[in-house]
Amino acid sequence: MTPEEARLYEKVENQIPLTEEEALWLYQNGRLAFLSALATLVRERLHNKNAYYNRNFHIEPTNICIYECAFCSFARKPGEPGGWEYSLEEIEAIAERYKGTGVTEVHIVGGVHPKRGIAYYAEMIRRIKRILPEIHVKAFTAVELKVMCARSRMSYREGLLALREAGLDSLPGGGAEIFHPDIRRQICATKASTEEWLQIHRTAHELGIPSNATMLYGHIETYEHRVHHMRLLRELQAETGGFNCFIPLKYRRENNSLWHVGEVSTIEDLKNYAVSRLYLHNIPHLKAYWPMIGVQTAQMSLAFGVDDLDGTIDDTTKIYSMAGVEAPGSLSTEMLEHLIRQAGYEAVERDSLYRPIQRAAAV
Ligand code: V47
Ligand code: SF4
Repeated sequence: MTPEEARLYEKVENQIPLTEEEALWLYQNGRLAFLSALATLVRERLHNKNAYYNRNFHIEPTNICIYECAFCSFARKPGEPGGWEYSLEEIEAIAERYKGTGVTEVHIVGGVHPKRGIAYYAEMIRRIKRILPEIHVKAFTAVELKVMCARSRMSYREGLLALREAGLDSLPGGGAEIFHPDIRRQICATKASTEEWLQIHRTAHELGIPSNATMLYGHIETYEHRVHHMRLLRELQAETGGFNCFIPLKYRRENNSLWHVGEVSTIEDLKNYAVSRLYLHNIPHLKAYWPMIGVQTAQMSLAFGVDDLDGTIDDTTKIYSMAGVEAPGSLSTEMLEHLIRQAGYEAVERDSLYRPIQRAAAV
């Protein structure tokens, strides 16, 4: 170990939070083996040998969107070829397919539709819960919520309360992208601002609704921008404690207008997981979202601080396949458990709040 590595090792061992400068140093100078060892120290202190997965499915109610984020391959304008808008009956039909399958969570994220407000989405949740009463509904990014609330002339608090009344259980972490204004201006200038994203999550946490946080990395941002992004999350977490999980999302280039910047390497992905684990000391879980990163990198990420591989998912998500990711549409629980065990960890099926699930017999 170099003297600086030894100093950082001791700091992490003594559970002293890293500074922004130290996180930046790790991005710039961190050797892969050192990052792996240090991130593993933290990850095993938090979760021992457990590595989590869940049984979930996705609903993307529409890809019609009022915004035009430069990195997005998914959105379409009304009437444009390739657009879809499911009716509530079609959503019910999707939910019906999961009856009796043992799924514990539905993840609902879509485009920001020009016409639909809180009442519509509350009705969507109610109908899903009528079919799957036990399901945990993790739904709507802060970007979608901002517009839904505005359309229904509700404050964030009022909108979130109405959705919770209908059965909303938690918020996914999307829409965060990169918080720094220099980057946000270039990749998603018009949607919810950094302050709005943080305020919606703060309001959710105050209401007892937990949430996740993402960071879209590997495009035009610098390491400084990533550290700034994580600093804002760490500060909000210190205030509310409401984030369950951090999910770095690797920028994928197919079919969107940022394609010319390319994609970062697997080594960069692994470094990014490790630095996230080390800097975000107060967010308990770090997720490698395999549909985005690919199954093999997700498996390797378990040696770089990751403790959660998300879920079985299914082929109902198009957001990543449209951006060029060649991952299978779904993974069986056997496959997820095998991937985890092969990496040296114990596979634990979790619910959406990371409580282990014991099943009497295989479902
Ligand atoms: O905010 C869009 C990302 C996000 C691309 O909370 C892209 O468990 C890479 O919210 N390349 C939405 N990323 C997804 C989301 C999510 C995903 C997984 C888990 C959770 C969770 C939440 O998808 C967007 C954006 O950052 N995205 N296009 C692209 N070309
Ligand atoms: Fe719309 Fe979300 Fe795509 Fe941006 S990333 S264009 S808000 S669907």
